Amino acid sequence: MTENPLTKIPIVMTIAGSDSGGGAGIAADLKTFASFGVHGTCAITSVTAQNTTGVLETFDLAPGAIASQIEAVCSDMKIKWAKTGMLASAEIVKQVAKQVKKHGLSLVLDPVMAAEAGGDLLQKEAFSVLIEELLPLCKVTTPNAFEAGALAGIPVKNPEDAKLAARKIADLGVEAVIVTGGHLDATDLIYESVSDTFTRIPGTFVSGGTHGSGCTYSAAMTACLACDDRLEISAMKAKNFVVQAIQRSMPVGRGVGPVNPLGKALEDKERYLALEDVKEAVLILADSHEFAKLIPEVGCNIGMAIPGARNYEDVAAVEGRIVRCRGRANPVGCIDFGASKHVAGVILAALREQPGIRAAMNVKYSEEILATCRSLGLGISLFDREKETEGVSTIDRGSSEAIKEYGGVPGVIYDEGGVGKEPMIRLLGTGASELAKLAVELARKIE
Ligand code: PXL
Repeated sequence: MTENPLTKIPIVMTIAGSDSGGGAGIAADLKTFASFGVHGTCAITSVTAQNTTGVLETFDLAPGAIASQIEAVCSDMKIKWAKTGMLASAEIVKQVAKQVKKHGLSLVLDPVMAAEAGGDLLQKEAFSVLIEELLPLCKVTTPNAFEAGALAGIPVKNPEDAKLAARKIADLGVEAVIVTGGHLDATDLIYESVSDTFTRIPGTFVSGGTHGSGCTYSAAMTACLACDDRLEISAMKAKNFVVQAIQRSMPVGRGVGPVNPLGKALEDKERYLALEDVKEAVLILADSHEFAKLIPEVGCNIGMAIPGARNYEDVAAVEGRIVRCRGRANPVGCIDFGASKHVAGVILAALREQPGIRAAMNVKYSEEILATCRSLGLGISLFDREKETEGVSTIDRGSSEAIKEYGGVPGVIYDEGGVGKEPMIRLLGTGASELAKLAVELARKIE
């Protein structure tokens, strides 16, 4: 039995079906496990031919093939927590129950019955076997309202029904029942039989694709419990995780969009990289003996957006801008998201047209600087600062106009200023530190 001796990272298992569309089943489970930093293993119960519009065909594996996968993993790695998803048939449920007992697995049971977009995933004959043989072995079960109703034998249409159903399900021999609220009032309800207590985890509905949300929720519960989080804390983290995965769902097919369990982790990574890039850019500018002469009266700023940035909060820049002090560039405040409206406005306009252009900085305007930009081979476009549109930022509107006029994103967008407005040059590029190097090169060429 190998436990990672250095980090003691928990190893968990999903015993579930495969969704060829990559949204639900083991795809969702393994992505979720990865997001929580636990090592995920899997025993596939059934291969579904599926896309976002529904399940076309299912191919159940022989119970022996499922047992063999569980055996292979459990004979080599120390697994405490596991979850089940699609179990398909009575024979599979029986075999899984046998394996759970044999390996002493602490089980989170997601009573999967049907796919979001339609298609039965549990045969009628398997239902009673699930209730009689597997449910009493599990520590936690995570039905949605429909599944809770089926298990409890009562319709679950509101939070009061959910309470009744949770108690009835617990009476079947389960320690904890969590009725998820996605089909009710978005509030999850935990019932713990030992203490006969109910806990509500409130939530609000969010928009986005929900295909795979149940799998993701139960996998998140499994990961948290494997990391020794208490039940209630695990339920809060799992809910939060699913909400974020739904919000980051991508419209990859014609039907119900799959949740994106890795979306938040990847976004966090991009935020970190953007901050680091601006940090490096500021160091490059502050180190330069020449750059300070390019700093305009109002100061300059340099920004870097995360991919797919939608607002100022997605763009990192310097709080309070960069000012000239003793002939050098000095950042006034720290580097943070939402720290600049000016360069962020330019970047947001640019990446709407060309997603790879995520950085911008403003420098002083002079004919010489503009001519030097041209001599460096940068494409140049301009807008009229005097034109104001009610309710729209001049920079956003102006940058979009300049981009449209140019027929793409140029390397430079400038304006000649207006009453009380300093004229300005903005450099655009794919990264902040790369722009900082360009700005230093530009400064070296200026008298
Ligand atoms: O979300 C339930 C579910 C579980 N397992 C598999 C699925 C689905 C839903 O589509 O395809 C394999």
